Amino acid sequence: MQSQLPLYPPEASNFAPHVDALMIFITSVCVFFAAGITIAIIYFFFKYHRKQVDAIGVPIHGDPRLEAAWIIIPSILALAMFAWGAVVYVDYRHTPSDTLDIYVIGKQWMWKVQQPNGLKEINELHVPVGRNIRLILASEDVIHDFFVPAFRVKMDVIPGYNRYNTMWFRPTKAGRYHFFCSQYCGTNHALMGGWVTVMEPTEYAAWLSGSGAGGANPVAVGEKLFAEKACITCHLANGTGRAPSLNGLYGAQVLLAGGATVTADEAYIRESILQPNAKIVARYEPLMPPYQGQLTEEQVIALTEYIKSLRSQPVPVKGSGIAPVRGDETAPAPEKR
Ligand code: HEC
Ligand SMILES: [Cu+2]
Repeated sequence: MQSQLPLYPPEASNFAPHVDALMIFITSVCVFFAAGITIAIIYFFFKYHRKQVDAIGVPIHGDPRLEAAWIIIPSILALAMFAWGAVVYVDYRHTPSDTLDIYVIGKQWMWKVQQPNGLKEINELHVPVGRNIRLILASEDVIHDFFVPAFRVKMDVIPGYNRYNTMWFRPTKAGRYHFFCSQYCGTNHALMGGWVTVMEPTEYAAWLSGSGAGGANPVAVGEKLFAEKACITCHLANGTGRAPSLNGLYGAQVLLAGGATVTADEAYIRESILQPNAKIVARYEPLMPPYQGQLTEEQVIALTEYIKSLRSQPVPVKGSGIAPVRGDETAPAPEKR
């Protein structure tokens, strides 16, 4: 709630006031009933204790109205907690589309951050105030968990070829806030943390471009890797190669062998690179070699960012894995070759 109150960290994101209001509601309901019951017990203890050695109590007959009340009132309160919690949670799990995407990689025992322009940070995360931020999280070893108490957000960071976890928030107050690993991950787990710096947008832009050393632009790095790792020999932009064109792929629906479709998000692209055989694009042969173990996490990010940058490139009519838009019968399906 209040930063002066040591009980609560500062409220520095869009979620913080909602999470805190819900917490206060739940705590108040619990304290109210706990106090009421305790006081009643003490009061009845004195009021109804046996006054004569041979006293016999009067039998009690229940009152249905009282019974109904103690069923209905707590039920309504419990359902209110559930409904309120669901509203806050659904908001947190539905990422808006206009986010600033930042990669965060957990590794025993540090956090590696990559800004959209390729700038790299360690145990530091800079974000502009008022922007919707999406963190794309991956682990290089064991399960970690990224937790920013001042934002009231946390998310597990999980190893494996087929996942990126994501989470979003909108910082509402400039400042510096602690973040932590909140999943026990080995000897130096307790030291695995850092600081989020929330800056004014202009400051952030200046910091991003001014931070001297900077990082190579991930799209450019990815484009270079795409040639070096021979991706380009199969994936021709015009769709005439042995592999689907990656133009327009990001965000599209991909038709898989077997008829299912999948949204081509970061996790799908990552899986397609590391374990291509996990999901085969319809009408293509499973001849892409798995790149798991051959690329660093940074290289996967660079390739992913390069493929994302192709979203605005013209999609060849034939030779993409993208599912024809439902109801668009004029769009010819990609051919088997
Ligand atoms: C030997 C040829 C070959 C090479 C080399 C190759 N791929 Fe592929 N790739 C394919 C084929 C064939 C498919 C479609 C079948 C499938 O899903 O496995 C595919 C599918 C994909 C997909 C999913 C495409 C879609 O439309 O859903 C992505 C993403 C991808 N490859 C990226 C890469 C990257 C990045 C590299 C280089 C690191 C690479 N590929 C190297 C043949 C290749
Ligand atoms: Cu950790």
